[in-house]
Amino acid sequence: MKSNAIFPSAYRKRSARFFHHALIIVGIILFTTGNSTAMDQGRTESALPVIVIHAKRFAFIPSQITLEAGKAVRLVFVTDDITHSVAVPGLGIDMPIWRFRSNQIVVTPAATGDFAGECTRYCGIGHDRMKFVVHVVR
Ligand SMILES: [Cu+2]
Repeated sequence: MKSNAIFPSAYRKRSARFFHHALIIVGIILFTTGNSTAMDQGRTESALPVIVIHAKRFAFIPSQITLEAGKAVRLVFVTDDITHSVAVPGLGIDMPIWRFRSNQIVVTPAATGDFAGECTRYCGIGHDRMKFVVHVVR
């Protein structure tokens, strides 16, 4: 083959190894920058109160939270098993809950009321039971 003549086998082996190492390094960089982005957001708005909500088949824990109108809060969603999603349309929340990530959103509810939410990613036979309610009080 022509390519064999141009690139001796030792060179091809070395470049294959280099490519393999480069892929691993890119993977590590992507993984760590993903985490540091979440941490950077934590630094810039660290004064906000934080509520951690766990998602797992087939519930949010806690399944209800209470916020104060006009006050910003950081909601951190963590999945204990597979990828879920959470949507609370009345509060502009609609986000995936990825594994191994701290999935965050800062919410400042404008109006009082009870806002219904749910898991919007099919996660199994009990998916329809994954309800979440945000009570907003004055
Ligand atoms: Cu789910």
